Amino acid sequence: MMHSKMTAFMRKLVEKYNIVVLHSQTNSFHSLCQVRVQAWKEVSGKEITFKNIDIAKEYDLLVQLIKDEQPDSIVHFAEQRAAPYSMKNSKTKRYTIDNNVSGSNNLCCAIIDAEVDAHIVHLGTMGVYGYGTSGGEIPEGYIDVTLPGGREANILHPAHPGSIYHATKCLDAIMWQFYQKNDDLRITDLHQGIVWGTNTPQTIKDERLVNRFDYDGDYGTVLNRFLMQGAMGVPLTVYGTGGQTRGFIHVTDTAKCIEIAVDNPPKKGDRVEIFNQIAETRRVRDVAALVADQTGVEVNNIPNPRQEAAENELDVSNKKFCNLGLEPTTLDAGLFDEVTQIVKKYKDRCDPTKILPASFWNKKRAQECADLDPNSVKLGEEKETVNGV
Ligand code: USQ
Repeated sequence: MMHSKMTAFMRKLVEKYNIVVLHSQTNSFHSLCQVRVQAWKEVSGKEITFKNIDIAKEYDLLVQLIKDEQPDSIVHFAEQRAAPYSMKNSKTKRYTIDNNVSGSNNLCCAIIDAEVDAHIVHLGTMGVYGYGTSGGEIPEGYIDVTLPGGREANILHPAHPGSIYHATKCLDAIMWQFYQKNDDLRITDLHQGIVWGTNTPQTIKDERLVNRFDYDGDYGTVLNRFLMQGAMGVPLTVYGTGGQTRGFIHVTDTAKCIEIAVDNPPKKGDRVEIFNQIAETRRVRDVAALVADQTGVEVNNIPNPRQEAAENELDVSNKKFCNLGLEPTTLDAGLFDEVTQIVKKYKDRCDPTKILPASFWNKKRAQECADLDPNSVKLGEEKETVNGV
């Protein structure tokens, strides 16, 4: 599992299950995890086993671990998860493909070699569907089509990635389909929207459990970036017109959705289960207006570093999770304050030169953004929010 989105749902799951955590990251992550594992033991009395295995490279260790643990479920978060990072240069594009695609393939091979009927729960992305206006509701994974000759079929929704990162999730989806068909693996793919927020009811129990908060142009997601900028008096970095509509989900709902997916595995022989993991859709400029209203900072429309539609509609079904008990958390000023508190507490760690985008989808976008100067961003006065935080 990759560290950045892992900790919140992990603590939720270990309230119910024995968990082993895997990842594909660095030594500093290792020691950070040991601290978190210890903190969780102190607040819950429960133990998480942490094994430092790079699943994209250390195949034999992965097989042995699955044999030793005999898991019912494996939650697969072991992927490079930032679209902008994946688009920085050839090195990051190649790393993203190598790490993400090999990791997923190794996991399937290892489950087969270990002869364990473990249910894979994989974090996919809404971005597999693409963000052109489709003229209707995006269904959960599969779509009814009429093939030439009038034959009716229900197939995987066409893949339409907007970055190399999103492309790896499309490739994953095809791989899951193959391994389900060929080896009867039980797999759930979660097409998640943009996560916002920092804490869950589990992580709030101890400061050492706090999730990482990314505000920079490569790793920060849009709402968390705006909340950070708003709290620190920095004009909000809206790319282009801000007409992009995206799916959003609070980190607490992410944890809840993983729990629901683990509790509702597909049966042997069932096709890959796919859920759309979002709470709501919003337009980027509307999200910016909400934060600007709360903090009084200005909205700064800057050239878009990404090759993406300037404006799109987005209508997405999330009925499956709602029918299984998810009560979606929507964008809410009270929850904004929780993020704002974290930002203010750790403001000394903020490097304003990291706020402007530093990854450009292609040469044309890089040229259009050539006048953006990272050193021009200065932290302003801390802003109060309407709730007084
Ligand atoms: N955007 C801005 N200003 C910013 C940052 C982003 O206007 O300062 C815009 C982007 O141009 C884009 C939208 O906001 O149109 C969303 O950007 P994002 O960085 O929040 O999200 P994205 O790069 O699409 O990827 C993130 C996560 C990824 C996850 C995905 C869900 O990094 O792991 O899969 O959200 S989704 O996009 O729904 O596929």
